[in-house]
Amino acid sequence: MSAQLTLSREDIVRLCERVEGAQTHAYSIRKLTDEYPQMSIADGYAVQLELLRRFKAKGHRLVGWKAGLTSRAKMRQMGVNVPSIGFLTDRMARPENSQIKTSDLVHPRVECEVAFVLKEELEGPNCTVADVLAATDYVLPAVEIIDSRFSGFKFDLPSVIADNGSSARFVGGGRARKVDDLDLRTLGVVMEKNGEIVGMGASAAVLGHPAEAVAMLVNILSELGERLPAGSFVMSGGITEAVAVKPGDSVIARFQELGSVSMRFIE
Ligand code: OOG
Ligand code: MG
Repeated sequence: MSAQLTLSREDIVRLCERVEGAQTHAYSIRKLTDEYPQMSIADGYAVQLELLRRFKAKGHRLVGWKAGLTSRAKMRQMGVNVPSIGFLTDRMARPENSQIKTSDLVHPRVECEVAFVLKEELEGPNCTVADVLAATDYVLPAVEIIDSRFSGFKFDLPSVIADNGSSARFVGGGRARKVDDLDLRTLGVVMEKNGEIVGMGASAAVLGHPAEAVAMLVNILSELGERLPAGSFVMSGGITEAVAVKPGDSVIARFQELGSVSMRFIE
């Protein structure tokens, strides 16, 4: 990481326990920089990796990673202008068309993303779009359910990174497609909630090309001493603004070429 660690090992563990408590029991906390204003991006990732270590120790399986804050719409909405990454585990995955509980979430929002599934390992630094496309088995449409653990969904970059990029649940679906058959920059998406259009955009909104977000993710991972193994599921970041959901809401994300992903939210 370009920025240096400012937190002691003890502080990292304390903050990780605080975030883990909020994630596990669905309550909101103040952003971490209220107490540690000097917190750096490197500190945020140290807390995130400690969280991943603890989840793995409890038997959660790492299935992939997600890029976040990769589109203008998302950066503007959240007031942050640098992309970030977070991890995805088997416990966060939900089947397509399923009912998703909200009582174990704080204030969920949904966003449409292009997901990549790898057939070959990717390792940084200097990972490029061409490397990502060559290593991709297929892409598919996905919806991420994000849920910041910070009050009012308000945070800064070090805090949101420590909170694993607000990751909560994710749903992959639609039609798996080979990258050679698609122009990944021009895929349109329309998001509907309860039959009304609540967002629309095109995949180029994500850093000009969603594979660019995956390359960025691989390069951040390399700074953290990690790589993307074959089989990884990688989400490239919300194309449009995230939309709040509550029990009773039905959401469908319709992607050009990739089909649609739907889900319903319950208490
Ligand atoms: C941070 C996570 C952003 C995306 O796709 O941009 C993200 C947040 O907005 O809470 O997942
Ligand atoms: Mg996202």
